[in-house]
Amino acid sequence: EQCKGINGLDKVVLREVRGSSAEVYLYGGQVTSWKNDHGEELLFVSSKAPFKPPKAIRGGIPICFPQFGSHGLLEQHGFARNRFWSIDSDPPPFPTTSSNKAFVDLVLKHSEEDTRIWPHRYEFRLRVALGPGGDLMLTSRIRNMNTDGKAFTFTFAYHNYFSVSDISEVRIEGLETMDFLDNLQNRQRFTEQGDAITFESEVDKVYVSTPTKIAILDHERKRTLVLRKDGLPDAVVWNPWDKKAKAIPDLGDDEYKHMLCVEAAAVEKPITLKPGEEWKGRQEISAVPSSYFSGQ
Ligand code: TA6
Repeated sequence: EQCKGINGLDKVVLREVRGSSAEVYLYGGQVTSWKNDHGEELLFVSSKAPFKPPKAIRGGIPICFPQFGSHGLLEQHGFARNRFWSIDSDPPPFPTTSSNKAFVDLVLKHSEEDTRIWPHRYEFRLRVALGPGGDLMLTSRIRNMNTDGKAFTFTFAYHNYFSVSDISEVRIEGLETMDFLDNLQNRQRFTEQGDAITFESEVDKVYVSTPTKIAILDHERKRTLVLRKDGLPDAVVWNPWDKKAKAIPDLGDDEYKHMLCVEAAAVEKPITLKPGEEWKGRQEISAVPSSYFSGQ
């Protein structure tokens, strides 16, 4: 169902029979809400997010393309998150979700203006789907449409902002012993120590070549968010903590306590596509009740 969201921006609401739902803004092709079948919000969106183009929406699932972060010459996180996407009336077949009705297909194509900052023709097709159990699936297909024979290279992330009870009570499993590039230390490479990742200060890391399954355990909410990814070797973990949060105008001073970014990404090794070639990157997130804290 297509309707108007905040500030009259177009959005699509997906509903699944058992009660879960998701909202996708055409601005940014951005998921801004994902609720389980009890109506509980699983994503974080800042109460200070103005929902005013050309600024990207602070929260939900921004799409970072064709550049993650400042890994290149483009604006931070590329431009896809502050473009108006269209509903794709001619989507290619997506075999894994074809029987499911709760989905929307969006598309972003090169514009005259954007080819001045990134001189390439492309088609970016994004399917957002809700599975029968309320799982949220995002599939991106990016195709090189250049007619001048030129390949292009990009980095990418689903910049997931998850809602958490209290950042100090949350842990991540699946990244222990992994190598990471620390954004707070000139992207130097380190190896993660310890059993699980917990938070007591600012974190901004790109874990490289990680397992495909990562779990975010929220003890207080007795819930585990499970992220599965495909075609996206890296995982970014970010929490700005108090000082950085104060410096971000569209984030409340204390909101860092209730958010955690765990992102499915392709950052360390950029992706190159020749004309006509297509890349696919997929993530699936599910929320499962956890009556115990695994590993204690
Ligand atoms: O994914 C982590 C990160 O790249 C951080 O370095 C941090 O600055 C964040 O994204 C948010 O970026 P933004 O441009 O949305 O303020």
